[in-house]
Amino acid sequence: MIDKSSPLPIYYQIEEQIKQQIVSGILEPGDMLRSEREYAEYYQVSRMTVRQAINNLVALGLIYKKKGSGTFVQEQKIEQALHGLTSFTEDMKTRGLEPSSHLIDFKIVPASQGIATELKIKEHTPVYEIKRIRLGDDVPIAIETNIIPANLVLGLTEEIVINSLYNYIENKLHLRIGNATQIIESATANKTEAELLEIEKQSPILLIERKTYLTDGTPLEIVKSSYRGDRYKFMININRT
Ligand code: 16G
Repeated sequence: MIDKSSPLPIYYQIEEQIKQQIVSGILEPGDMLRSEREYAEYYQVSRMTVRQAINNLVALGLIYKKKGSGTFVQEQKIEQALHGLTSFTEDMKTRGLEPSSHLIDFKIVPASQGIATELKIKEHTPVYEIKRIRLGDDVPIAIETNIIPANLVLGLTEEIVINSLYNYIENKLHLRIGNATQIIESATANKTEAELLEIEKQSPILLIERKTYLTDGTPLEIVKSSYRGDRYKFMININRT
């Protein structure tokens, strides 16, 4: 239990005990921890002391707080290889997760000058702006906004984008997706992002910007995504040449 005569701070002892329960599997991913009040009663310490232990475990990424429901043991992160140009649907299926999307926005707008330059189209040419929350097994993983030339990807519907965009592009339109450039940056979730991703405001997120081209070099999409930092990590194989 807690050794109040130990030189180790009490919050640290509590922290280590909970950590041990997670490492040993007594507490499993997704399990709910006791409340601060319950721990305080159990260990006969103040809630402040418990809170410090809990906050340290949150900072270590071992547990997370969910507004209004409690504190839970963190799930394993999804590891995404950085080689291979895959779709979200494929990424989820590879991991045995069921992909789904909530459509937030689906509209056609005239391309701004900046977008037009990037997509190598004329300014004011119609582009789709599609904003989706992407989920794996009903857990929100990313918010994604695609900008796609409307004259290139014909006949898009809400129904299609709730499923797989790449599947439609390749298997219905028979366009060949070739390559992409991708930039990954760290950031913290603002209020809207936190709400959509069901995480605390200021939680770490990964911003990914992808620009995808068809095999003939035609720009296909500009995509901005915000991935949950607590659910996603990237892996790359590198060679020393
Ligand atoms: C991924 C891609 C995105 C693409 C989408 C298609 C990243 C960062 N982004 O989310 O560029 O539009 O897959 O997914 O990987 P879908 O075929 O499931 O609609």
